Amino acid sequence: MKEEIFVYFIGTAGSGKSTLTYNFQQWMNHRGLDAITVNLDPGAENLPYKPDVDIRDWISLKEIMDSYGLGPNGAQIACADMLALNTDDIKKSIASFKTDYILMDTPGQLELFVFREAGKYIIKFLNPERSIIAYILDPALAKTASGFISQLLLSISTNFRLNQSQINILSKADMLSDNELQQVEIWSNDPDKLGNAIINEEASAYREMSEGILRIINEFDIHGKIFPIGNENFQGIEDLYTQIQLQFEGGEDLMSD
Ligand SMILES: Nc1nc2c(ncn2[C@@H]2O[C@H](COP(=O)(O)OP(=O)(O)OP(=O)(O)O)[C@@H](O)[C@H]2O)c(=O)[nH]1
Ligand SMILES: [Mg+2]
Repeated sequence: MKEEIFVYFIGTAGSGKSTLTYNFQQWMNHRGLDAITVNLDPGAENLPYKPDVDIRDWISLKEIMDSYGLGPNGAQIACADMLALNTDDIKKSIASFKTDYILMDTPGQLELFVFREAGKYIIKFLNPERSIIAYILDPALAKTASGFISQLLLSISTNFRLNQSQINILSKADMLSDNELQQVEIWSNDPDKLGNAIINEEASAYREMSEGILRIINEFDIHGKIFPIGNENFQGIEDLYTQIQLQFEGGEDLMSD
């Protein structure tokens, strides 16, 4: 076994984090690679996979709501902060699997993991040198040029907060038409084309802000490639795997071991 890699799937609510966690593990298993799944969402109700390590074994959203008389949102915040109190147990539980890949499915609301301290703390505590963020953009919010910019802004904020290697993914690519997918890929590869698409949108304060945000994105050279992923036939998963390998092993494939 090589030193393990932690992949954190992060994105807005419903963007496809849990589905991708499941599909990535399935894809790896089909290729004889070793990966475990970790659920970090104490409020998760219907996960598409059975987590190997599950925060719900330590923290239950329902119990926190009942014990502290909190509503679901207040309890989610309390749970997010409690995540940090259980990192030692989580680390031991993960280590017991002696695996190569640890697929971390994060809580539904992105802000709980990205903007509160617990997310940053967990990454640091587990293995910051061997961690990568798989940031998921939801195509429902990224189909227009300014929608795409607002999604990029969240991705960049995540990068700014967590300060780890990061790959941008477009989930649910199977739900886009060929033209729509091509459009998003063009925007993701070419900031000038994205800028032109913004200029062609209806004039508004929103459009001006989009132009300003794009200028900042270009200035800091943070306009990275986006990898489309779909639910059918593991669309895009091999590219994602290759990209992660490139970050840590200079492209060396675990499958060749
Ligand atoms: N067509 C299609 N649907 C998808 C894909 N990925 C996820 N979905 C659907 O999108 C919905 C949300 O997916 P989840 O994987 O639960 O998303 P999530 O980000 O984990 O959601 P929360 O944890 O609740 O924020 C589900 O109905 C999935 O079946 C995909 O690649 N293609
Ligand atoms: Mg989920």
